[in-house]
Amino acid sequence: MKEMLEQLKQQLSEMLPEIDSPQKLEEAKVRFLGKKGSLTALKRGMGALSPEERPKAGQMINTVSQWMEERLSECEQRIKSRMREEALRSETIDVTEPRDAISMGGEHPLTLVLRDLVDCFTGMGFEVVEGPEIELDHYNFELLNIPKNHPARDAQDTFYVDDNIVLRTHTSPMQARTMLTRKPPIRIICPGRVFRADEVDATHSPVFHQMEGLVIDEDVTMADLRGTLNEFARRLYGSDVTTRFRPSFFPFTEPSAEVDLTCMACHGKGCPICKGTGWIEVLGSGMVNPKVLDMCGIDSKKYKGFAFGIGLERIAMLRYGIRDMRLFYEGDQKYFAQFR
Ligand code: 2U9
Repeated sequence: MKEMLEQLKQQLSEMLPEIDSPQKLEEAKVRFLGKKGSLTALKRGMGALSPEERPKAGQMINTVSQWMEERLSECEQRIKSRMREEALRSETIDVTEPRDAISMGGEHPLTLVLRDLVDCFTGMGFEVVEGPEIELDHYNFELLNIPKNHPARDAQDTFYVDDNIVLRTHTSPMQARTMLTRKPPIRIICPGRVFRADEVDATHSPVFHQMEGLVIDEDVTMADLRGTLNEFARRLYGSDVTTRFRPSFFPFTEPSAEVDLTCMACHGKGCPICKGTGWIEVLGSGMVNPKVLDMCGIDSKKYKGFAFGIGLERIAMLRYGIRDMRLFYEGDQKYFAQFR
């Protein structure tokens, strides 16, 4: 019996280094300690021993059984800790590994143009003023010398919310509001979204963007207007760009002028973009109508002013060669990515 037990211990000892998986461990348990295992067989064989030998044999079997259980339990711990390590190793994430490139859109061309225009004017001492897109008729029209029956108020051009409220058709109401609440000198630009009941096509949209400017002070003249717009043109397009003024009409300015800039594509030589003229029409401007000054609470005998307006879509279309205004509002990230 003793020899057999020693042999079994020997067998298990030799097997231990090779038990490296839960399956092999289970096999070993079954082989030595299971119902049909070697030790169980020995226990059963005790019946053949004399009553004197039995307790000793029983004790020896129990000692070996306990020894085997301890060894196999050590084995189990070893297997479990190795499997844990393997799992940790295989689940480790390398946070320094480069990931797939994130697809990036681009800033909207109108954002890029607006930023440049704002930089030009703030660099010249102008302040940015913004205000509501839904306006009282009074600020959008009356104070700007656009009376009730004026064609510019025609229902075809203006979105009316009710008799007294409109979607602003220009950012001018912000200049009117500023004149009513501040004392000169005033030097402001008013960028923003404006609305007109236009049919959508390549050059028209019911929503578009403007930036208007206003300067009010004593002794302001047309020469100041011209000098300011010349400086703006040079800041935006370079020192060889200048302005050309042509007479025009707006109810809120008198005199009024359309302003052309030297063509930025051909520098005035003449090209398809300027239709061979060397000039590009970009702005409207004029001296603030004294009637408007007075209605907005500024003494027109003491103060004079000039104003101008720029369409942002037009500047962006010229700069980026965008032929269709609808592209601005369709939100196509692939299209905008090229302006990054
Ligand atoms: C006040 C007094 C005067 C703003 C002005 C223009 C000329 C002009 C157009 C440019 C392109 C509109 O977006 S556009 O179609 N604007 O030509 N705007 S003077 O004059 C003002 C504004 C407010 C109180």
